[in-house]
Amino acid sequence: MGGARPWRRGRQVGPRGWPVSHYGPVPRFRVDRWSLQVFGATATGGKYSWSFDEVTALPRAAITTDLHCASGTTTLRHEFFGVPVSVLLELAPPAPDVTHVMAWAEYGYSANLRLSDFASDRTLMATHNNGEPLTAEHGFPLRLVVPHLYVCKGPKWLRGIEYMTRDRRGFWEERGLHNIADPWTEQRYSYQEDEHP
Ligand SMILES: Nc1nc2c(c(=O)[nH]1)N[C@H]1C(S)=C(S)[C@@H](COP(=O)(O)O)O[C@H]1N2
Ligand SMILES: [Mo]
Repeated sequence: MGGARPWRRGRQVGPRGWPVSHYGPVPRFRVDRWSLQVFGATATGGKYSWSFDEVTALPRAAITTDLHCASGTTTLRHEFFGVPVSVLLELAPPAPDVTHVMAWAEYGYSANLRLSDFASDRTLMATHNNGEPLTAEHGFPLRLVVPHLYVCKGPKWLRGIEYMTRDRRGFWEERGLHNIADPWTEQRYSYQEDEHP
């Protein structure tokens, strides 16, 4: 990771408040229809599913991070509270040959991540921001937060994690977003992937 912070590079703009941006409508949360699923190449070959109550009964932790969008906005110092991904990986271990995950959200939104990025210490499935439950616009009831990547890699309205034995591009990654999306090296666009093979 380079020295300067992404928001010091001149191209990130800090808006007032926390802007809302996503593709498509804000989904309505229905607790009786909601589950978080883990599937794909699990160690046992089985699928896992948790209700919202079960998710909130899992161990939780807080992290503080800035959020950087690949198209140029940054918001500073969000405190997120939720279930660390390490907890999920322990409850639903991936098979040894898993290299990537697809994080799935409502309406088929998806983001692919290297397993190492997903499994990073600070990656969290957030239920709260700054002490309050997430608002509907910002991902209620569950949002993946991957502090060291552009925020496009963290789906709002998270519903599933698919373990994969090879990489596959997610929703924005198929539409021009850089496949890794590291803000410290400004990996914004897919055409840059040739520069850092
Ligand atoms: N489900 C879903 N999550 C999403 C997106 C989306 O289109 N759908 N967009 C991503 C992108 S590109 C950004 S910049 C952030 C915006 O988060 P915010 O609206 O909380 O600021 O959500 C990310 N998560
Ligand atoms: Mo974004």
